[in-house]
Amino acid sequence: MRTGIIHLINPKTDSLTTRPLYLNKALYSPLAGLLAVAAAIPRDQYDIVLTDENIETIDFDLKADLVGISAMTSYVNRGYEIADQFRAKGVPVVMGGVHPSFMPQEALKHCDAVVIGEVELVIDRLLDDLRQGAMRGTYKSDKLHSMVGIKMPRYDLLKKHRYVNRTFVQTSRGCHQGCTFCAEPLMNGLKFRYRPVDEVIHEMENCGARTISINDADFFGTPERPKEVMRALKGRGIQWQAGVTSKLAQDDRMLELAAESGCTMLSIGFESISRATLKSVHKHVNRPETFAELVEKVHSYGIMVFGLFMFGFDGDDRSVFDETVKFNIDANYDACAYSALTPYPGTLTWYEMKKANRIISFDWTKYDQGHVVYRPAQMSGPELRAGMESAFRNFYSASSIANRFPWRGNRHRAQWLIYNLFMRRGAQTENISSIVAPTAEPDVAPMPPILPVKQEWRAAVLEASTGS
Ligand code: B12
Repeated sequence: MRTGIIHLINPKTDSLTTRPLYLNKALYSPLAGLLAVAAAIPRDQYDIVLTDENIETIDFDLKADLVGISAMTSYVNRGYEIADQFRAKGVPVVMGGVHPSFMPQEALKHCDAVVIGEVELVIDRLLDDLRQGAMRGTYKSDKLHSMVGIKMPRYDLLKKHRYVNRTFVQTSRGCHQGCTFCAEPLMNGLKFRYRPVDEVIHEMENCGARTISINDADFFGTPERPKEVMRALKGRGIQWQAGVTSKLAQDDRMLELAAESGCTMLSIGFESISRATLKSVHKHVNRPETFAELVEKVHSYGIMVFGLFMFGFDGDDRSVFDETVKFNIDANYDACAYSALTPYPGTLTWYEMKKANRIISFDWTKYDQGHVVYRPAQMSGPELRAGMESAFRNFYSASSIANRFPWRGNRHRAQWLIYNLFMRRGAQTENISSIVAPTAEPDVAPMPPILPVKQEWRAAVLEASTGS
């Protein structure tokens, strides 16, 4: 039987995390979704061509049996343009990823089919329909994947030399926090679903890299499971970083095992230094009074802290920028990223802001956590944008970098410098206008793949989706 060709495409976006900044390298590859899709496609039936438009151009003349496009909200419009072009050439197109999963009816205006949520349990049906010329509409599994037997992502398709962090290994899906601005629980559920430790280790040993990023929503989500992975990782000479929440990042046993098993950095969603704000977005796990001690403790194990903060919460007034950055510098954060609160379609923040008629722009390209697409409570949009720019400028000023550099201790100094230089240049080369023009509302309502559990939030989703 003839082997077919599937062309998988990650559309271009202007994110400082995935834009080439030094030596033609981007800080991160944004391809975890597509590498998982490629792994789910039978290799004996299809050859895969992978294009990341952030680093290369798309060959629109490439003959393919199917084009697959992955999209987050900030680059879905570019995804739609690409889909329209291929369909005009008679090539079938399927879309997937977080945005098409939350707005499948919108996406179906530009593609033949949409995979809602995980691909692994629907790929066979999708490819069967493709072969019969009947691939159309939405494909959604009626259950979440058990996480057992997930195939290793196709790391072999990556253009390795173009990214600093290119290898993402997922050990779990889902998150039990339920923060109002986050898509994860509505995409992958409120329960952590874990891959067997031996499958995780096999992948870490065979992914072709000795430096990896664990792209779980929260690797330290529960007390015992991460310890099993770290015990199994010890002595394998693999360096790793992971996204975790603050609570168990203060646990000595957890940090001891992390250091012993090769952890060099923890990315933590601190979000805000205000307890009231954290409560208002349902991130109860975070306690600002413990943040400075947390950073010091993690440093004592030779591990860096990458602090993720967000501005624009209703409790934020104009003093929030200087106060947060002063705290970050005084507490010796290794790196920080500052984002604008963004009401991603289908999240609870979206429904809250929609109900209050506070969303100004529905131009998805502006949903990049750099632009301000809504009316903040205690400042204007341009003031919020200017505040974010001053935060990056001050935290990554030459004097701040010099004062924070880890001259002593066991932190990874080269990685420290790479992050500070990439984030500094990334912030300096952003081309984000502070004025965001109002737009009309989309004519289709989002529908989260998994409905919120809380009754009042569930009601908000259903009310919005039926317009009643
Ligand atoms: C790790 C991570 C990153 C990594 C890399 C992610 C990657 N995709 O490679 C980095 C640090 C680069 C990153 C950057 C950003 N991120 Co991020 N990230 C995450 C995180 C934590 C995990 C995503 C992941 O790796 N999942 C693993 C893969 C396997 O799952 P998946 O992508 O869902 O793919 C599955 C399905 O969706 C489906 N699928 C996916 N694509 C396709 C395509 C086709 C054709 C098909 C059929 C199926 C399919 O199949 C896959 C397997 O089942 C999520 C979630 C979270 N909890 O916070 C946020 C998240 C995805 N990120 C988010 C955002 C906003 C960003 C940034 C815009 C932030 C910024 N300020 O710049 C940038 C965008 C960068 C870019 N894309 O260019 C938002 C997206 C919200 C939205 N509606 O768009 C999320 C959901 C966080 C949140 N709290 O809401 N991110």
